[in-house]
Amino acid sequence: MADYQPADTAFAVDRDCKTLARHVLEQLQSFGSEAQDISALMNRLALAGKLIARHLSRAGLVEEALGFTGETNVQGEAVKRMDIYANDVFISVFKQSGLVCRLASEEMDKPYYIPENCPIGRYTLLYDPIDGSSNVDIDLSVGSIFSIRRQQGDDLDQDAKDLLQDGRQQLVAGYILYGPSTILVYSIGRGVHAFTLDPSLGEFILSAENITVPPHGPTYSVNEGNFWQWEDAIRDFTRYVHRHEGYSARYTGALVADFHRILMQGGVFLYPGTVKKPEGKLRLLYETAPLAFLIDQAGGRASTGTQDILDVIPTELHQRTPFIIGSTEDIALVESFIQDHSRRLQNTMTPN
Ligand code: P6P
Repeated sequence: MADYQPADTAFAVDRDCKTLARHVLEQLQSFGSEAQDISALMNRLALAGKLIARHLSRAGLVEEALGFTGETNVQGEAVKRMDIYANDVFISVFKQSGLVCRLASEEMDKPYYIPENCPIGRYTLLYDPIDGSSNVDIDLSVGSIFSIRRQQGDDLDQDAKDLLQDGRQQLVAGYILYGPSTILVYSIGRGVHAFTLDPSLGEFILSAENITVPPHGPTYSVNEGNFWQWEDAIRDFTRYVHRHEGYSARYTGALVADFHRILMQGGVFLYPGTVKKPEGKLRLLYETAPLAFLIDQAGGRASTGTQDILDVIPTELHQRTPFIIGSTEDIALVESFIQDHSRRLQNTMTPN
């Protein structure tokens, strides 16, 4: 009997079988317990993404999707209904998973500890449930950002101090972009890979593997409305791109969407510190560190302007950092202005 010859459609069928769970196990080339845990964690994240994407797709038609709750979160920001919905989705999806012991979110002052009557795991999920939620009411792209770390120690007094470590301790980092399609991008330290949700299957299917960021790109992404608050070095960088051909400004107000453009096409995203808030706006543990992990895996860089984001050790859960991320050549250009200003400052302070 002749060997079985798959039909011409075999590629498409095989592609549709390249689900997230299978990809993780292939990445790890292992079926050991930690590989199975990571695969299961990714499956849970995918379920959260599907539930949030579904709610967003009907935001104008259902309750608890548009508008504000009237509350203010730990960040001092007005809370959108979608922030709370998405935050609760992640809790519900992971509460009974037996995979995590804690969830730390932008929306919660302290981590949520899995209750005694639920199975407890050895991992911690850190997440921004809906990043860029001001875009929800105007039907523009938003995202969820996630980072997974192993619990270290017992955390008996529930102060989660073991989370205050540098970004190189991350086990998994990624995001879900809710745009014209819903894309989940992740890395477990073996490259960056993207999966697109096929609503007809209810599965995230592999759509881009081993993504690398170009060494330079035309995009600079920054809120120039903050120009008056920036230090001179950032102002000089902005003046440079205003006066040289080959740059385009793109800024959506949602970090995940702006970052995804940079990851795929190159360039630089900046959310610098300001004179009033030198630490900037974006949070390290569940925004800048996960994205820094991804860009590092994709061949790019992420910096505070003076230090690699992945080397920053936080002193508290919601610590913020200035954020410059993207193509190596573009990061180097921004940092060159910062270094110039630092040298000039030192020269003025050094007695002749
Ligand atoms: P601004 C959204 O609130 C967010 O945290 C990021 O998603 C986004 O990049 C940034 O803040 C936008 O902030 O000050 O430009 O409106």
